[in-house]
Amino acid sequence: MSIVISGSGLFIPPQSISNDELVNGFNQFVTKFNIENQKAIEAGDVEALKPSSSDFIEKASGIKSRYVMYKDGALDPNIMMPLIPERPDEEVSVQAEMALAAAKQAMKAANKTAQDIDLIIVACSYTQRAYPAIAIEVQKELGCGGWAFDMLVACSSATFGIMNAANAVRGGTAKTVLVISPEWTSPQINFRDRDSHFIFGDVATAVVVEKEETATGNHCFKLLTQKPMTTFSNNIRSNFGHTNRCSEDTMFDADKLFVQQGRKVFKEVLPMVSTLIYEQLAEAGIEAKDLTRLFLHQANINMNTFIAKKILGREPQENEAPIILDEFANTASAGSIIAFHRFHDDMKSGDKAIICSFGAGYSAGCLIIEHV
Ligand code: CO8
Repeated sequence: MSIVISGSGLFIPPQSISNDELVNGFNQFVTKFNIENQKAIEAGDVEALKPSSSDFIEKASGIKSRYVMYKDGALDPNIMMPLIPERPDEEVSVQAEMALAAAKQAMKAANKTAQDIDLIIVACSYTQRAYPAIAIEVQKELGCGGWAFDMLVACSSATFGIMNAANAVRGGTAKTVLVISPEWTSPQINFRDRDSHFIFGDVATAVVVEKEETATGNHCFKLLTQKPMTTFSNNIRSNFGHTNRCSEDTMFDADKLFVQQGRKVFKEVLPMVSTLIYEQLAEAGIEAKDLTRLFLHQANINMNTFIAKKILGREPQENEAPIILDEFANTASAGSIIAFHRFHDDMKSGDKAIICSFGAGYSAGCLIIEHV
């Protein structure tokens, strides 16, 4: 059975933060902290905080700016987190709103109506509540039948979601699937931590997955092969969860936000992902020179360049391994889908590409696709 991605959509949040704005807010916080704690710092009881720098951020990561759903508070040295107004249960939730915007675009691109969609998978790093599932709220708002569920695998949520969608179509439990990745990361960023305050941004992506025989979108991509992998690591971790409130003394500690050992992740994930892609290409009998495009996870420009060079055996040409992290920052599982969404219009019948994710878990997922 031939399964295709038949349309994609992208929702860009209403506000953005440049590196300079972010660094300015952070450095005001650092100055305030160091003045308030001057005596303890001089006594050696508290460590002085060091300032952040836009130059470091761009050089170390390639990130220039990021989009966020809510900006107020995140850059205020007295607050240092986005202030998010609660919505009543009767109103559509923020994450469902993000998901809906991307989903409608993907459905339009795939020429699908709500009546066609019989499975919705919301696949992302966090959902804003445990239940009812965001996917079921999206199902209601779109007016779709069938079934819907949420799944969380951090950075590989979108690729694993597409694999689950394809498996559901193959298994006969769905005909046309929406895989939506509303990555609302900013509430989990530690805006007081210079190692990680610059890394993430918010976004939502969506794709439609169905049988080739039912697909009528302008650009349909056959899933040639799919390869998921996971291996446990504490190097990217958040201890946020439903038990936090039961330990009153620690419930607001920094480990309840995103924490990583960036350098270790860099070193450990690169060989893991390169091997995954090599093996998958070999198993499919496809050579790197047959790939028109590499739609890679978007965490760090140096990682992307390294992987692209390793796979291609040379420097990637312009748009061969498209970069979107400069504008969006790391958008967890949505990054490779944004690259796909923005850079597939010029691909022609027979052109092949990979969509590859890697990150927390560790988890990695790679799809080899071919333009129908
Ligand atoms: N400004 C100035 N200096 C800084 C800053 C800053 N903002 N931050 C760190 N420094 C300093 C450090 O303190 C260090 O100083 P010293 O040498 O004196 O100790 C020096 O700069 C070098 O620091 P690093 O070694 O940390 O710098 P790197 O070159 O390694 O760059 C990166 C840091 C950019 C984080 C890099 O290591 C990286 O990108 N690693 C890969 C990370 C990765 O791919 N992670 C995947 C995460 S995505 C994911 O899993 C999704 C999770 C779910 C979503 C979460 C949403 C919140």
